[in-house]
Amino acid sequence: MTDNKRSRDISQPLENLHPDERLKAESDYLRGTIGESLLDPITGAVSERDTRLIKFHGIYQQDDRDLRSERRRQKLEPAYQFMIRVRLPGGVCRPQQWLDLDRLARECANGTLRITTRQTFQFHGVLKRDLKTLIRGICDTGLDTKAACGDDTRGVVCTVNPWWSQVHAEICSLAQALSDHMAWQSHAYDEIWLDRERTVTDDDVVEPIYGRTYLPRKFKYGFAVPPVNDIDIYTQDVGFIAIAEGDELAGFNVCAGGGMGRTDNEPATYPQLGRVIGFCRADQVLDVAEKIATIQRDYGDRVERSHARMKYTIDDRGIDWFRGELEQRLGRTLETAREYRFEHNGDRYGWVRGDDGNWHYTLFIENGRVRDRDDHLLMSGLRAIAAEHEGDYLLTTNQNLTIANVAPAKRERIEQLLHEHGLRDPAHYSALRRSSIACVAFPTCGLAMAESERYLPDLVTKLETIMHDAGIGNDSIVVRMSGCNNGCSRPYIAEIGFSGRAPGKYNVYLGGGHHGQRLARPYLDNVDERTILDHLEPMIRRYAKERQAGEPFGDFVIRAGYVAEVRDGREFNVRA
Ligand code: SRM
Ligand code: SF4
Repeated sequence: MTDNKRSRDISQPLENLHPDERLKAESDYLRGTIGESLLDPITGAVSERDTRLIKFHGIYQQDDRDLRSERRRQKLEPAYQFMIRVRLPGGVCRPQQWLDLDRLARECANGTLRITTRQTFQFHGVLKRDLKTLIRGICDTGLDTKAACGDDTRGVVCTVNPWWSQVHAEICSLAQALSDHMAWQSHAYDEIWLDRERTVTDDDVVEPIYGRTYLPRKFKYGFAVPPVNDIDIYTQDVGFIAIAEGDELAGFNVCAGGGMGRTDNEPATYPQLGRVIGFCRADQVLDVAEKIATIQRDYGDRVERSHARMKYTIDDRGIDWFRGELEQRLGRTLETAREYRFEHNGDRYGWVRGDDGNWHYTLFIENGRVRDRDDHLLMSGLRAIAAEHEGDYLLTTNQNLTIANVAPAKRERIEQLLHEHGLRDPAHYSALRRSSIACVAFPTCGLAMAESERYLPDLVTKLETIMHDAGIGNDSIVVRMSGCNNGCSRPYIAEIGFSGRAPGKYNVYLGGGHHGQRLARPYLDNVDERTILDHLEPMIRRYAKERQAGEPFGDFVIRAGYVAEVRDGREFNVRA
């Protein structure tokens, strides 16, 4: 149990807290010296303090890690570049916005768009001199990058299910409203990126929810619509599980305290699943969400950042304390949670007809990278479709894309454009590949220890052969790879998860729930591909022979004794 006194941050003197707390407090509401850093022609970087502040503006300073040693050898500064993340609640993007972002990716970034595991876009390889143009361009299309990173409310995610059109629209607009409600209020963004005059000087009204020091750490909300758990609701800090009565939305079960991040060799850190604490009506969502954030604001650990996520605040004090604190802040009790059932956490690929007669096509985009390659003209194809499409583009948290709301008369034309650009039907890919996710990792991510996006496709090919030879080539196993322990692909909830330890070396996790309901357990440490395949091959063969009807791989490895079930994140690090 952590020392509770240090968690109660708000009244603590700043010098007793993590240095980032002072940085935030002294940043003049996230302005810092970002404006000056952008103008400094001597370096491609921003100042060290500003690297931490620009995250709140949706920007990460990175350097091209493929070039790092060569630049060092030549005594040059690292090849600095920036990653920019868009705020796109619910993953909803209009075709014109797609066209604008596509153009900006080619003009200001590395010519690709990256769909993330929180259903938004990232631009990579942006040079300092192009940052402002890019961000203005994003704002011109009606989007922004505010709070896409930093110690604040990150992208609010939402199940992609446009076929349930009325309810989907309702939940999506709640996701949008929540994102707007929780976005930070300082005018720093408009001043720095859009050259607006400073207008607000009264500090007290600047951040009514957050105050000067914002949140202790990143904070994530999500909305899931059973039976689909595509957003992995239990990994969110706060999740809202939609409860329907007939065709109407009755409200949401509230789930709190999930998170994936952990650190190798630090057993006090662990992934955790959120717990359902009650039910609220749709019109209470913003209030519930805000009050939960204020609990984390007031009680989250501001001394140790590795212990600062809300999962630790809840685990240290207990879920009953948390519910009580929430109900006190709400001034009422939560209703009893309602029944619900999830079936899977993947996407529904191909064409699906909605309840209003419109069609929706979900395309498989391997690891979310949108670019043209050989005869697979993904970027050009999606550009061509966006130029004609009158519905939406919906980004999924499995890094895919749904071309939504296609009128029946337009379906054939979309199919023709997909075909002309070599964009294959998702059924062309194995169920295994369609259930795989990799985080970005090398060459852009500064924290990567091993390859992920650039390597998982090859590993999947090898696993496909094993599955095919075992006679289960059409089956799905949820496989996720992260290039380090941070878990951006949510590997600790996969049936087979990998996290990078060193180039070519991974930890392997087994036994996550097929619909995201159970954590996996560490199985192998720091092993290479040969060792991974040597272990997985006999396991997959045995699974093919001995599985019970409908038994998912994650359940089988527990029943067969390869790993013990993890019932609570606090037992994740216990080898069993
Ligand atoms: Fe993540 C940090 C990429 C989803 C947990 N994540 C990073 C950074 C920004 C590295 C850094 O801090 O310098 C990565 C940038 C890589 C790059 O070059 O683009 C990065 N995270 C991503 C993305 C792009 C992975 C992807 O391939 O799609 C996802 C962007 C999401 C978005 O649009 O907002 C992404 N990250 C996640 C998720 C999954 C989720 O939220 O559903 C998690 C696990 C859930 C959670 O938060 O617990 C996640 N990222 C982390 C962590 C560990 C947090 C922790 O509690 O310890 C870090 C490191 C940190 O915050 O210190 C991190
Ligand atoms: Fe980078 Fe690690 Fe996240 Fe992968 S899991 S994107 S390597 S921080």
